[in-house]
Amino acid sequence: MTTMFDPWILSEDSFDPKKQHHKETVFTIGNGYLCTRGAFEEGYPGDHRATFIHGVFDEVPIDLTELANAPDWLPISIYLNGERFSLDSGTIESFQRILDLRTGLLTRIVRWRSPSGMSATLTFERFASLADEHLLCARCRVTPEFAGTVEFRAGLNGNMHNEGLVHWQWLGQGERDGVTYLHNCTRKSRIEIATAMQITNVIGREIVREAWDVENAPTRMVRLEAAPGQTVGIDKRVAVFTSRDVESKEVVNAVVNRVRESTEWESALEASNRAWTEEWNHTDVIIEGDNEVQISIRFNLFQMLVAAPRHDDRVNIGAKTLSGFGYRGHAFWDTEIFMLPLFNYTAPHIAKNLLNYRYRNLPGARRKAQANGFEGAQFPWKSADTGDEVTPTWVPHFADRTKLVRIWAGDIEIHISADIAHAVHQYWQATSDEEWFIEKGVELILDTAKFWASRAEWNADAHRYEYNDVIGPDEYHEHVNNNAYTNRMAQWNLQTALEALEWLKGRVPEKANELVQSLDLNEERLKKWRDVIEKIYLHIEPSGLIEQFEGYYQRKDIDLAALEPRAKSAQEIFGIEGCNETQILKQPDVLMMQYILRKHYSAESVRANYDYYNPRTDHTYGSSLGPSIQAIVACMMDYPEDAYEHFIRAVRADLRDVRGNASDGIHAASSGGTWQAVVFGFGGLQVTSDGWTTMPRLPKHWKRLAFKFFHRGKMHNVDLKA
Ligand code: IFM
Repeated sequence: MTTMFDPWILSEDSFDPKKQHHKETVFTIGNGYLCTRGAFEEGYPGDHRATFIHGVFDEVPIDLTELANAPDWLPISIYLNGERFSLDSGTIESFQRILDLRTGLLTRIVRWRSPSGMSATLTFERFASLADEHLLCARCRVTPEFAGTVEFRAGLNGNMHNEGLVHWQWLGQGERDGVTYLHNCTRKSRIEIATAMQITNVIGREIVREAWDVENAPTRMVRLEAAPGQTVGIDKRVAVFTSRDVESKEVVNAVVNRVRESTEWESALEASNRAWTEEWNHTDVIIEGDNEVQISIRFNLFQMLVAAPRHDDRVNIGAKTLSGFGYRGHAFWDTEIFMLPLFNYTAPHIAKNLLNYRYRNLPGARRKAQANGFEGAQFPWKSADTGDEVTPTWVPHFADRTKLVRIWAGDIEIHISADIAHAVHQYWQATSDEEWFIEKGVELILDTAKFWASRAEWNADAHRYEYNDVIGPDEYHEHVNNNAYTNRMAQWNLQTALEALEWLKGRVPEKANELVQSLDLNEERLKKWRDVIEKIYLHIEPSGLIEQFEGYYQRKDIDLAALEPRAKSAQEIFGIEGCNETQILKQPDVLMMQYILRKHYSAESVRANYDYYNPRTDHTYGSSLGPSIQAIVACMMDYPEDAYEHFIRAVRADLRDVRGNASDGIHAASSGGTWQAVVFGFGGLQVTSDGWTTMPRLPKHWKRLAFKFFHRGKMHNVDLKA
């Protein structure tokens, strides 16, 4: 039987325990407040079941802080005539899991035979309401093929941990007005969380109903009579609030009330669906002629949308969204360079929240600059709740965990400050949100510029400014001097700061004066900025080729193609130091810079760099950030086959687990990058102060590419046909 392709439905029709953790990531659902991995309601041995809530960080050794895996709202165990349903026992006669990307509804249908021979079809559904971010709903239906009983045990579980590390302390639990609640608190950060549930819509004849007051895992049991072919079931309605949302003394009231007041499944789902329809109305991308890419791009967008904070501007999106333990929920430049363009053009309110997070964290960035002996704002390489640096200094070696490796990114991967400034400027250009730019944006650009001017080193012999001992985006090379990406982005930051200040002086002189005073932007300082802009070292050859960093060409030139086939990164093959000595790139620094500042580079220069750096990049096993940008640059060069090859690597990153680490969570930058690749690469969208144009470069087999975008408050439709 052939099933019709539905471009909104992500499905699998068998369960492979070896892929359990990868699929938990893929089937993550959420609503911008929290996300829940696709673990099973009834559990499975070794599962990585997790719910992460934005901003709920707690202390850990080494990495300082991490998102605490929240009390589990999923548990529903089922007993068929007393025999526990579990996919690790009995026989799975059929299995289907479906994620409806249009609505965020996750469904699993299993026909199972118990070890003693009782068969039933079990259907599980769940969604996190997009209309009410504190509301979660689960439903379970069982159609037995036997007579007897079906028992449901639905609970909340505060005994959750982050791969062994316990963050939660039990504060209390109880029942109010038929609603069961659990109250916990993070051990160090003292964030309180309350979770509440109610079993509703019981279908079938009830034999027994009990409340089990298990400490930290309150459970409600209902046993129903079973007859062959007659479906029985329950709905489970859950609410979650933390002391980040309401005052601590109110968290329990808030969850109990929310469960009591919320509506039944159908209307709650309908409200959520309406919110999703609205969301997709401005975010969706239509691609005809390539089913795989159509569903994959929607999947990547879906994962961006479930992670995007809509009502909270104190949080960022971690490099693994809220979908896994990877990077502990920390945010990187991934947000500003890879995800923000999507939100600037499809959901500017989300972009604003994300930038407000950086604005709120300016004090942390100032502390970092000061601690390092610099001025202005030096944003942390990895950021969590306070805006202080959370990059660990030492971590276990990937190949031999008994050894430690020094991580330098927190000390010297400084380009992030310019990336943030660039994102601020982009947001302003895309939205014309002048009020925000005046109130917050200009200050971010000025204070990062102040950092760059103080970090620049004067080389008197060469009569130039330099940034030495840095790591560029290509992290295979550490402690390099004059990384082109860093130097050029710093120069852009300084130049843009001068322009923004002039603009502000003309527009709102009082605000300009206020910033001149508070940031001490005296004439001498601005003169230094001009000097750095003029004399920063940037090495460009007549062909337009840019040396990634000083001395790069002297590193060993390895023929990467000759290493194929391989299933390891170049760093695993050559070792950290060994790779540092080669020209192999984890991600193509120079191309990324030319893409970000594309208005400033000629096609010849981009081509010279693409032709040089593309074969030297560790595409499949290097960074997941590279492929989408490579795809755009290849489009700019009119290299359609290359573009598609890079792009397909990016859209498949998590769905096909290209790097073997999707179990750690979604590769968020890659997801955001896929939207950019489609819109700016294949669609060739160019937005300028005068308006916008497209230059379609669709892959040969694409018949249509359509998307929408906001520019300066107005929504535009693009519909490109082959
Ligand atoms: O920010 C990236 C970095 O560029 C490469 N390593 C992974 C980080 C998080 O995605």
